[in-house]
Amino acid sequence: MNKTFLNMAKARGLKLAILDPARINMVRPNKYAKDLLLGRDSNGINFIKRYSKKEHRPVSAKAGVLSPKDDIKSAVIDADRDNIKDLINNALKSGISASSIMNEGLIPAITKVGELFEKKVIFLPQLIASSETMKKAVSHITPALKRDGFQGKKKALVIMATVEGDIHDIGKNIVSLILRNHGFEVIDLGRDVTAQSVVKAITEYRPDVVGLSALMTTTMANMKRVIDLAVSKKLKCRFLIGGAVVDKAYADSLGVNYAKDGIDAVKVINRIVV
Ligand code: B12
Repeated sequence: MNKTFLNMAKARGLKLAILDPARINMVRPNKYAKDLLLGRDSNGINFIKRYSKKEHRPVSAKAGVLSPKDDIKSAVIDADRDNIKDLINNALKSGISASSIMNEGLIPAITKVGELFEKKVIFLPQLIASSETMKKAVSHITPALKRDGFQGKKKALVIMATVEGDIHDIGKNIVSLILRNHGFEVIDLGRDVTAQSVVKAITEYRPDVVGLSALMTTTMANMKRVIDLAVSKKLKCRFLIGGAVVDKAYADSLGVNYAKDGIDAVKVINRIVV
């Protein structure tokens, strides 16, 4: 991808690039990378198919003999955002209930996505794309679910925030997205959030879990401030921390939970909230 990008930039007049000459050489642009970079490969599907190491699609998907529910499952796993609504409409039209689409199609699909991510069969961009497909599917099916009187399993309420002084929120947003798409209710307080604001939100919403994110060594200490303030106010709630600079040892030192990413967060929350 990088080589192709460099090659294309050179063809467009790039005069000076800072790069490691031992690691990069000018090769012909790679067709798959070029299509992706030029926006000609919707959702990067061809690029992913060409370069993902392991095949994860069910064999029947290729033969086109999947049931409507399996079609929906495959669409979430393959992040087919363009067709997910039509697939849901087809399934509903063929008489499958919205609850069954949810319980036997969408939820197992996003669970499978989590497993593939953990096994490193798929990577973060695919995880995000699948989560977005799931989000689209869930919002599309919600009216039909309400008509069905669908009672999803009630899941935990989670408050998420990037701590004071830290404006890095990409990771926190991904974790929030993944939690929502696993059925958790998430209140996202944003970034650069003071300890006082987090504690105010805890008092107001009484969440089951508070997720804190920090990306800098200078801001990770602010996680402790939030926890200390909540403890001093005798607020009962579980904390979960994450972000590139924190680890399990730091979480242990604060007496709180740690998760390395969104999928791990789903597991930890399911374990700690009964
Ligand atoms: C993008 C970025 C920025 C963007 C942020 C945009 C945004 N809206 O977030 C911008 C350009 C604004 C930025 C600014 C700065 N940045 Co910056 N930035 C990065 C960069 C390149 C990527 C971070 C990122 O988004 N990663 C991708 C996400 C998906 O990963 P993640 O955040 O780790 O999240 C995953 C997990 O950690 C976990 N997770 C995250 N949060 C949580 C929370 C919970 C509860 C759980 C369970 C899990 C979890 O799950 C996520 C998904 O898998 C990193 C370098 C790097 N490679 O990490 C530097 C980096 C974090 N930045 C750094 C610095 C120093 C700064 C600046 C101070 C630079 C400056 N001098 O102005 C400012 C900070 C200003 C401030 N007050 O915050 C340093 C921090 C060094 C340190 N260790 O302290 C880094 C490491 C770069 C470096 N090598 O020096 N930055």
